[in-house]
This record gives sequence, C-alpha cells and structure tokens, in this order.
Amino acid sequence: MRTTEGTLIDMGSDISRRRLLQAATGLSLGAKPLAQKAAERPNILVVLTDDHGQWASHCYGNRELVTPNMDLLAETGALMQNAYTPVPSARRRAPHSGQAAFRDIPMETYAGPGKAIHLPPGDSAARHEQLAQYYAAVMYVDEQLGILIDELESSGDLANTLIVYTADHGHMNGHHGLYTKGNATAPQNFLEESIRIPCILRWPGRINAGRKHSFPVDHCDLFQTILDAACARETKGAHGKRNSPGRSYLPLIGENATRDKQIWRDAQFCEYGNARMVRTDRRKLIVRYPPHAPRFGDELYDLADDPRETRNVIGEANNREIAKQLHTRLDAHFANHEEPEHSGRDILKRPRYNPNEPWRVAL
Ligand SMILES: [Ca+2]
Repeated sequence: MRTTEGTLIDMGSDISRRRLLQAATGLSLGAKPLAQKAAERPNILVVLTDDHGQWASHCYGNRELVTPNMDLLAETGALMQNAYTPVPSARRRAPHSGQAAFRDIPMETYAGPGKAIHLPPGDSAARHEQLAQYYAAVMYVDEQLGILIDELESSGDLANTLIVYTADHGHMNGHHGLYTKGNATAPQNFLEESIRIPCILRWPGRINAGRKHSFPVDHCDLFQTILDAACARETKGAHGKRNSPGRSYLPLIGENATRDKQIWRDAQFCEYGNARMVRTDRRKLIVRYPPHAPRFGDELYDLADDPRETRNVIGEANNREIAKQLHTRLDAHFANHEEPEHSGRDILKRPRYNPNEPWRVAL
C-alpha cells in the first residue's frame, strides 16, 4: 500500500492486513472466506485536499482551468455531482483568512446556472491574482495526482486500485463577495461554494466508468464506501458507538449496478458549529440555535428559483409549511445521530481553538 506521502506500508500477509485493519479502525472482515476476501480487496488511494471547491474543477464544468488527471479519473470512474462536506472543517484556518459581518455582505448575482464566471463584476487586479493563485494550486494538485497515477501504473497496481479524489470542504474566491469558506461570515454560512466538494472514485471493473451521479453523498458515506470496497465492516460495537448516518454507495456506482437513487436519501444534512442545514434538490434550510437565535434567524432558499442563494424566503407565508417540514427532518436526523457530548449546539461551551470562530465572532 502506498500512502499519499509516498510511504510504503508493507501489508504483508493477509493476517497482518487483517490485524492492521482491526487495530486501526475497529473493523472486522465479513463472512466470506478470508482467501476470497483478499482476492477481492483493492489497493486504496484516497487523495483528500484542503479547501478545494467543486466549482474549481474542469471535470465539474469549469473551463477556466485544466485538471487533466481529475478529468481522467472522472472519465474512467464515477463523478459524484452532489458531494458535500457534512461538517466543514473548523479545526484549521483557511489559507486566506477573512472575516465579515454577514449582514454587511453584498449578495450579488454575478453568475447564473450554466454560466460559470468566477470573478464578481468590477473585479480588481488583486481578485484576479487571488483566483489565479487558487487555480494554480488546484492545477499543482492535479499534477501531483498524475504522478501518483503514473506510479500505480508503472508498478502494475493501477487496475486493482480504488482511487478517490476529494476535499475537506469548498472555498469561495469572490463568490458572493466572500473569500474562504463557512467561516467567511459571522455567523457561519452554508453557501454551496463552501460545502460542495469534488468527489471522484475510480476502480476499473468494479465502478462504472464515465458515469455522473446526482444523489447526495458526503464523507460519512465515503468512509462506509471505502470499508465496503475493502470487504471490511465495522464491528457491532464500533458501529453502534459511532452511529454514523453514512452508507456505502458502492452498490449504486458499481459495475452492473441495478439499484438507483430511489433507495437513497434525498436530502443532505450538515452541521457547522451551532448551526445546521438540510438541503434537498429544491430547497435549503439553515437553522441557528441560541445564543445566535433569534438575533440571527433561520434561512430558507428556493434553489430552483434562486440558485445563488440571494433571497431568504423563510418569512414568506407560503413557505411556512415547507420550512416546518424541513425543520422536522433536520431535528429527526440529529436526534438519531447526534453524539450529545460532541453536539454543535454546545460548541460555545468548548475551549476556543481558533481566534476567528464565526459562531463566537458573531456574538
Ligand atoms: Ca480546509
């Protein structure tokens, strides 16, 4: 097994592989005979980059930069169109730190659906420079990804390797007049550019090549998908303790997949600090909790009419029932999966680890 840092880990015999898996993750192998499992299991290479927004990828439709290796993975693998980060990373500061009061942000509409222009009107040379640097970083990552793919090819391992390319969360480069991610505003935001990530999986012969999938997925699902590919599963105790909402989507993207998205969930849930979001195909509800609420109210966006999330329509009478239904779904999801000792609703009671936490800055 080769890690993203290039370190070779000698997985040795099947027994040592099994012990390593169990020791590292609390996993156990499934019920099939061990020899059969070993033959089915691929090498797994996961490339998880920092702050790479889905919008900044050629294979996701951006023609302003070239990412031939991500394109190659997409052409020969599965491209997840609606991949989200369930909890945007709050443990590290973004490279371009910025802070602004949410109320003061001009929510302009410089880009409509189907027309990707990633600079706001009236852009300055500095904004061009920042975008150019961001694109350069993405293309550098793509180049390094190509080196990894070449290494796998030259070692003869490419055919039996599941390659996953994804990111921890998105990023804004002037989108909505903002820079960085969910912490670009106080309180924190759930704008699509902040939470939508690239997610591409390639595994020849096991994952359908060149397919795009629109059902919503996140990293909780990716974890289970990787376990599935490795023919491993969590022990009952580990699974019960984690109580993750994640599910493997390997059956939905695999060769000869017969199941379709009807059996998959139709909503994506996120938590970021003490705010939560549920997003369906059509709508996005953001709920804020005390002490932010009621000073900062909840938000509802109709993404069909307003894909740029410029009009909070939660106060409109004809949306009350819709907002209520989404709120009920949100509550049910977190009631089922929340770990009380780690609940985002209590995050203000936790030690500060970042001087610019958007949920504190807003107070
Ligand atoms: Ca990050």
